[in-house]
Amino acid sequence: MSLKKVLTIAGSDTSGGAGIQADLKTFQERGVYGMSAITVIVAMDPKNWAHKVFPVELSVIKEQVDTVIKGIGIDALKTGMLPTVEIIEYVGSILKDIKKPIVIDPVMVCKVNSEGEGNAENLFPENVEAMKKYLLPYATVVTPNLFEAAQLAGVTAIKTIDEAKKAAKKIHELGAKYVVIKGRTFFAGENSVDLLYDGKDFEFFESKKIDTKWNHGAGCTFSASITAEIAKGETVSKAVKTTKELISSALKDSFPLNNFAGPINHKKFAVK
Ligand code: PXL
Repeated sequence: MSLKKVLTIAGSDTSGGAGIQADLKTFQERGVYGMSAITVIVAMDPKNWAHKVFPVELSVIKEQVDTVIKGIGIDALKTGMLPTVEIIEYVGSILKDIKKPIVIDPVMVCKVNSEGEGNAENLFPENVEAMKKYLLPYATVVTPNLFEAAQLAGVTAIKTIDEAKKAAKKIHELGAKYVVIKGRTFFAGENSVDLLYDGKDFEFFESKKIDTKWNHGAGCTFSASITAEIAKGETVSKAVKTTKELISSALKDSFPLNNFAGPINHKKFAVK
């Protein structure tokens, strides 16, 4: 059997729950062959879990990307944390020649825990502008959370589903074919709500809110699972539906690693 081949261009999360590690675990569980190009290494201060971010030299990122794109070939690609404008611009330059589905996870911050949408230590406004200019025009799918969606749409905050719909339209205008906004648990009500906009219609994906503070890596895993499903030939809508169900199940089975972080359980992504 030949497996679909999928590349993630993203950062290494030393703690294993997010970033490249989440992507590769998810690819494995979803039955695709995962490959990686590491853009940045993230380590944590053992005392308070403050994130330390070490960008990889551009020439080293290029060597990794060439290995996979020129030396192997892919069926789909996703991006994760891209720490500098230079790296974002380079990644954009390779995306424009790729004729396969591209999923952009516009990672802007690392969450330390689930209290809020993350701290701002990795957020640089110039990176947001670079993502809009160099990445979104080539995105088959872009998967912002509410904070990232607000940044990309140029609004201060998104608090309601109506505001999320407006933001999705703005992000679509930047070139992304499908916009998936992860409302997750942040809208009022019983349900976790994500929305998909294809330039014409909105589709809503709802599941019961799950009360856990151990949700590290949920965003990376979400975009990785969508990438895997599209690589296997699923529609974007079906890929989001499947992924949302699997995220719920993986959140129910999430667990603490220490006092600061706990990942969702990637085993729940196993193909049945
Ligand atoms: O969850 C965002 C994220 C993405 N990529 C890397 C990370 C994190 C958060 O810790 O470390 C490499």
